[in-house]
Amino acid sequence: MTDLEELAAEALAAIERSGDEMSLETLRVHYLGRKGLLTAHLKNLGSLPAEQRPAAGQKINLAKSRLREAIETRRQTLERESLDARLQAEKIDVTLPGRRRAGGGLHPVTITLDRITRIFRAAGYEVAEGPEIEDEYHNFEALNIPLNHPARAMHDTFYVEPGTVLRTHTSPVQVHVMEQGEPPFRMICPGRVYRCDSDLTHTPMFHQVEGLLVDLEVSMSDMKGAIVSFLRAFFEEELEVRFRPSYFPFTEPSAEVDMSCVSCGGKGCRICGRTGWLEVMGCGLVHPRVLEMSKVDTNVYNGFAFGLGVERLAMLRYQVGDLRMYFENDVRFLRQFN
Ligand code: 2NL
Repeated sequence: MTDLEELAAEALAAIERSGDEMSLETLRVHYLGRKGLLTAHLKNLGSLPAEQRPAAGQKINLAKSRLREAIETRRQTLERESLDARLQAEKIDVTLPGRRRAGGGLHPVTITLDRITRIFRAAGYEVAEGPEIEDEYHNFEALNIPLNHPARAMHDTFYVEPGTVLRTHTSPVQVHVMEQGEPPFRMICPGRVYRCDSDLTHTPMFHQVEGLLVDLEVSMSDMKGAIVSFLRAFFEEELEVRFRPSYFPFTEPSAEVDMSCVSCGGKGCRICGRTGWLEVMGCGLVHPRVLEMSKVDTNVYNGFAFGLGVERLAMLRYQVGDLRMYFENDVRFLRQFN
C-alpha cells in the first residue's frame, strides 16, 4: 500500500508538470489505462487475504478518482492557457488606420489645361479638339503660311510623309470647325503640338491652347478684354497687361502679350530678365484671307485669335523654372501637385 501512495504522489507530480494535452493523455494511459500502473494494483487484489480486499480496493479506487480529477483540472488549465496564447497571438487592433494606397494624380500640365479650359468655358467658349496628324493645307496654307515660309522648314516641322505633318499648332482644329460650321464661332483648342526643336527652353512636343472668336464687328478692344480677363482669372492677380505690335502670317494686326512679372510684381528680377514684364501669348485680328479660305464671309464677319503655351503658363504659376521637370515625370516632382 505504501507503493500505491508513492505511485499516486509521483503521478500527481507528473500531471502538474505536464505541459500540453498530448503528454497529459500519455500520463492518463500510463496510470489509469487498461494496462496502467494503478489498474495493475486492482488486478493484484486477488492475491490479498479476503478480509483486506475491500479496504485495499477502496484505497485504489480513491487514488484513481483523485488522479482522474487532477488530470481533468490540469487539462482545463492547459486548454485555457493555449486559448489565451492563441488569442494573444492573433490579436488585431481594428481601430488602427488602414494601410494607405499610393494614389495617382494629375500632371501639372493637365491641371493647367483644365484650369485654362474652365476659365474660357465660363466665358462662353466651346472646346474643340482634333487630330495631331494633319495635312499641310490645314496646318499651313489655310493659315496663310506660304510654301517658302521659314516655319515650314524641315528643321521646324516633323513630316509624317510628304504632304502630312505633326501639327505645329492647334490652329488646324479651328480651321476644320470654320469649314464645317457657320459663324459666330467662339472656341478654344487645347492639345499637343510638335516642333523639331530641343534645348533648355524647347521640347519637341508641348501643349498649346489657341482661341478663336468670329462674330460681327469684333474689335481689338474685344480681344484685349478677353485676354486681360483670362490672365487675371488664371493668375488670380490684378496683373498689368500690355500689347506690343508683332507679326504672325495668320493675323493682322498682330500683337505679343506681356504681363507684369508674377515673381517681382514688375520691379524686375531674374525671372523677367530685369524688365518687369513676362511674354505670355500671341494674338491678333484674324487675317481676312484665313477667314475666306475657310468659307467665312468677310463682308459680314471678322474675329480675333490668340495662342499660348501651356507649359510656359504652368512654369509661371508654379514657379518652376526648369521646363525639363514637366517631361521627366519624376514622382517626387509630380507628387507636389496633388
Ligand atoms: C503664339 C501665337 C497665335 C493664333 C495663334 C490663329 C488661329 C486661327 C486664325 C488666326 Cl484659326 N490665328 N491663332 C493667332 C495669333 C497668335 O499664337 O505665340 N502662340 C504660342
